[in-house]
Amino acid sequence: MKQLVRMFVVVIAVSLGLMYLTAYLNASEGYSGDRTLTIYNWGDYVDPELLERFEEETGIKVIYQTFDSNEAMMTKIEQGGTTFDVSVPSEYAISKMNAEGLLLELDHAKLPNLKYIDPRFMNLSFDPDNAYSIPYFWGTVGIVYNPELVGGLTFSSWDDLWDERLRNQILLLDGAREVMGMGLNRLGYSLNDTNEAHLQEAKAKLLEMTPNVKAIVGDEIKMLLANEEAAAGLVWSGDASEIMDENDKLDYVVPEEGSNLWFDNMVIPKTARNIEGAHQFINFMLDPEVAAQNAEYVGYSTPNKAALALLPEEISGDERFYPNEELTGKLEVYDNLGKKMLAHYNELFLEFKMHKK
Ligand code: N2P
Repeated sequence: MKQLVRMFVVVIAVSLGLMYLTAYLNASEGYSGDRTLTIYNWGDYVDPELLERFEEETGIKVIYQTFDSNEAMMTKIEQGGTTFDVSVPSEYAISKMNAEGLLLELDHAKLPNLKYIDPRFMNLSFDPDNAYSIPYFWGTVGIVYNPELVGGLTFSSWDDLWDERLRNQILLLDGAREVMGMGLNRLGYSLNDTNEAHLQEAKAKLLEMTPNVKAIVGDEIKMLLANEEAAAGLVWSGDASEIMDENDKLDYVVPEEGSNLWFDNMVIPKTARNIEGAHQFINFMLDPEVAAQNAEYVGYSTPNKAALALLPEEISGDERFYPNEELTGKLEVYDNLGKKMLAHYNELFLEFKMHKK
């Protein structure tokens, strides 16, 4: 009997010990969804000091991972396996992810700083009511060029990138929609065109450009252009602004035939573990001072009206990076063309890339 009591005491003691240990691990860093926040963002798209400030203010540890295209990001989130608490897709990707049930509906009561966003960037067609996504940065796609390296060429049209004086002098950002969009726009078609003959024509047009293409690259495009390793590049506006900060000989133009206007918004994937922390992070990034510091650091255009007012006039008044509504009205936003058509765009882009190599 005594032995039984002893065993009973041991079992109770071990269970209590285990309960205590679990509670301890849950409360300490890295063991529970409440104490960590996994963010999945574009490369070079946040001031790292702000992540530290968020950690200090909330006691939440940030795990930060990056991607370089919507396609890569969507594949990873669709596959599951890794769970992310916050990500930053572009508009057509938000629409696609939402259609696939991958996004969590946001609790606006936990986002009081949402009031600082310029209404111009709210309630857009890819997410009416912003039920699933909150504006982070926006911009255009265009050509950055170095007038000293282009033999007197001035850029105003996509066609200029086909000029034979630019042999092996062009860098392209590694994006299926952007490169295909350039081919389509060059021919006067919409960058949302789904007509097979037009798409093949665009690919053929792009293939004609390959002698001019030095490389198709990721975030290193900024360093290469600033260091004058190439004369011109197809870039996102914010990258152009960063390049021009490094080397003021360069200029940025949005071609006259038309181009892309894009919006990158913060979302919470449905598989998120730290939903409370994700709302805290989104609200933190919406704080005007935080958003202004972030915009100044990464060089992209902020949709935060209060943050914009805090930026120096040379940034906020630069129409190349803060085009007015009349100019943006002439640009096209990517539509969610559906799973099949988006895969087809990727295929055509890969075929172009393979030909290049
Ligand atoms: C930042 C990339 C921004 C992507 N490196 C534009 N959607």
